[in-house]
Amino acid sequence: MAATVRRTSCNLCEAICGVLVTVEDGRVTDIRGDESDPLSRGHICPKAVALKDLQEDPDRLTTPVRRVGGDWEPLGWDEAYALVADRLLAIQREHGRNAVGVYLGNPNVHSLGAMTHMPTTLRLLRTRNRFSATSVDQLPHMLASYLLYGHQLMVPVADIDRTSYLLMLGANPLASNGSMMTAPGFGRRLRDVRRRGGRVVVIDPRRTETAAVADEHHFVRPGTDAAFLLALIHQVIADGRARPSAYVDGLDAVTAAVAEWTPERAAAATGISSEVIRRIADEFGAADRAACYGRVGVSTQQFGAVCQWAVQVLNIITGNLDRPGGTMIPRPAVDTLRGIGRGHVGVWKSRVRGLAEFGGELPASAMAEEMLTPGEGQIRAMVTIAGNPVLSTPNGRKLDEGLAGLEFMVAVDPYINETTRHADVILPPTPPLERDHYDLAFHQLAIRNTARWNSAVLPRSRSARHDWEIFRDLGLELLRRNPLSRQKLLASARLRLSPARVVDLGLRIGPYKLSLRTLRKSPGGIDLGPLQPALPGALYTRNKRIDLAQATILDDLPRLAAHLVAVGNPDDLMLIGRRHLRSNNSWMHNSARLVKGKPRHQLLMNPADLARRSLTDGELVEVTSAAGSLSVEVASSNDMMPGVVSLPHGFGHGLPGVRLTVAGQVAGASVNDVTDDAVTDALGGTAALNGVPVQVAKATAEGAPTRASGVGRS
Ligand SMILES: Nc1nc2c(c(=O)[nH]1)N[C@H]1C(S)=C(S)[C@@H](COP(=O)(O)OP(=O)(O)OC[C@H]3O[C@@H](n4cnc5c(=O)[nH]c(N)nc54)[C@H](O)[C@@H]3O)O[C@H]1N2
Ligand SMILES: Nc1nc2c(c(=O)[nH]1)N[C@H]1C(S)=C(S)[C@@H](COP(=O)(O)OP(=O)(O)OC[C@H]3O[C@@H](n4cnc5c(=O)[nH]c(N)nc54)[C@H](O)[C@@H]3O)O[C@H]1N2
Ligand code: SF4
Ligand SMILES: [Mo]
Repeated sequence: MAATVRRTSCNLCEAICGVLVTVEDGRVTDIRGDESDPLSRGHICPKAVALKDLQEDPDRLTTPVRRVGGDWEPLGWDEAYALVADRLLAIQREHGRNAVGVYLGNPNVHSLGAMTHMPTTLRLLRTRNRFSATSVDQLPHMLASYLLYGHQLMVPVADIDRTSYLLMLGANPLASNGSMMTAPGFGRRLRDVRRRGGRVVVIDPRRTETAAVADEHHFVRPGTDAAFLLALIHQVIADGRARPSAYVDGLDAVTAAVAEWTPERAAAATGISSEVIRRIADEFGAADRAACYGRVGVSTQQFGAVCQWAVQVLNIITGNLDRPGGTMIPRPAVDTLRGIGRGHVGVWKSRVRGLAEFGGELPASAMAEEMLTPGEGQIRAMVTIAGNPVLSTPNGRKLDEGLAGLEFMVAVDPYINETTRHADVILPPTPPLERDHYDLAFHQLAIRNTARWNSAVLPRSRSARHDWEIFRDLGLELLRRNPLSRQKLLASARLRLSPARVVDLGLRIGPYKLSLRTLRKSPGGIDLGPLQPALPGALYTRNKRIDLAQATILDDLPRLAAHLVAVGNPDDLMLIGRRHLRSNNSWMHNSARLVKGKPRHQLLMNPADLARRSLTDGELVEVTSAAGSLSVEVASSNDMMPGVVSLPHGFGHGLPGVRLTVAGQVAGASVNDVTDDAVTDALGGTAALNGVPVQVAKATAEGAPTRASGVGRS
């Protein structure tokens, strides 16, 4: 059979690069960048080839399995749906609706079928115990957008291709390929900013790969960025450079609120000198096109909400919001904002700790205690979908214990990993190359308006199911067990629409009045042009105005002030996270091609901090926090700010019962064994995964205590 070249896009990260896949005799023989893609223009990263590895991974499940003791048995799809529906509904009948909990992981936003079909099915469970990766990730962005723009997903993106000044905090796009900002080929775009005579400034406790290509990098003490940002706002206003648009209110109240947040005060807190803070404020305020962008490092920390609000305020008061080269609101061909709620806060609270919901979800930090604390409303069954919270949420060991004690668990996931090993039933969806794709999530965050439909590259086998088919069939199974109602008829009609049909409808009513037919004619994607000004018309606020003076944020500033003067243990180091280009959260360590080469799991530490503890490069150390401890090799690094250590998440695969042949041999510990579920941002409940106080010492002979649990129930 001749080789055919198929166009698709890689959905492994937010960059959504167009790729060309060569298929010979039903097998992928080559994957390369698609030069004709109007957004990625040929860019790919080393992970693109892993699309083939996922396709061919012998550990990947292709049919449902049921756990019987320590073993797994294959199960037919219909039998699996019936079993899951029966068990979940029985537990809800006995213990109430909230006895079933749900956790949604990151890959859901990268899957069209999950986006179109999962919400309808989950609504049928009517549980308030819903959790997701949002609260270990971008929740502060969403909260800031909800407050300022009236919609949790109206997130302006830095117009990187036209800016002349890019200020980045807590982001390392040269490793992550960009996030909450779809800009494939981020590195090239950064170089272009500088080539145009612009400036790139990076604020990060580690001299990152991105810092290395910037004009300027400054170390910042983890968790103190809010003071830096407030001082920038203070200085811009003091210099008379605040010039917000006519539809912006609240500048006076903000001026008053930042009056005491001087560059000197911020310097004491952050470690960045007041001269530098003043200069950055001057340059940012004076630039004709500037954008401030803050990502995971300034979200998943104790003051993430203040940080993300301050990032927006800085862009707004300098007149950079909604102007080319500043930060702009994308206008994708399918208007995702219309299909998703504007958001809400605090409509209900978690049972044990009283943490507020955001957008219908409770903080992931509350998940374990909701399973482990007995009483009315305790979680007794879990549904996890595309998530590995044992490795990805704080105090993973405690969660591991919680999952082990459940009465029932179902996972929609292709792998038996640290989390899904606790499931009673696993429902595996098809891999990316077998699915159709249109990116509902990331066109909404892209630095250029484009649209692209990808038809599946490879056919699915008769016995496999797409994720949307899994949600459809499980949903219909749940509906069959419910009394007939209007809601039921609507849900079943919605579940029966294919993703292609949903996208076609969305395109037709969307701002460009496209259709699936048009997109199919251009399999490399179509260009809808650079981002355009859209405000105030596009705002979701009731009065079509932006109020900067958000009481919930301003009321949080005293907590920040108190935190900055609190005296910690002088021996503590501050733990932060990191990412590597060849890795992807916890789940792509089973590709031999990606994990080979130099190990990437070590604790990075400044040589002065090593010397102070009489530690040597490469030795095994024990890292201890209030939540737990782990042991891992330490690597000396001049790129670390003194007093700060860095450990990537998603490692530590060697738990009993995990069926990941390659990943099981990858060294490293899970950083979330030491991150603390008790410490969250007071606004929104985002986990403080960065800036965790830890002690580091030579590992004792026994090493750190191993994880408590194997697989609990039988
Ligand atoms: N300490 C620390 N912790 C962190 C972070 C950090 O920086 N530091 N980062 C946080 C962030 S930003 C995130 S987003 C979370 C991620 O947290 P999670 O989403 O919980 O974890 P992942 O590692 O992305 O796990 C993805 C799971 O989805 C499965 N999967 C992959 N593709 C598919 C698919 O197409 N369909 C289905 N159904 N399943 C699929 C994989 O097998 C795996 O089990 O981790 C967070 N945790
Ligand atoms: N290769 C790869 N790509 C990925 C992922 C992956 O795991 N691997 N994960 C994907 C996901 S789910 C996400 S959410 C995105 C995340 O995308 P990014 O936010 O770009 O991810 P990180 O590389 O973790 O960058 C966070 C940076 O914050 C810094 N930092 C930590 N604490 C602080 C602090 O207190 N202040 C400041 N200023 N900086 C701090 C860290 O040193 C780090 O350099 O990446 C996505 N892309
Ligand atoms: S940057 Fe890499 S992982 Fe992300 S979409 Fe592009 S090829 Fe895929
Ligand atoms: Mo994420």
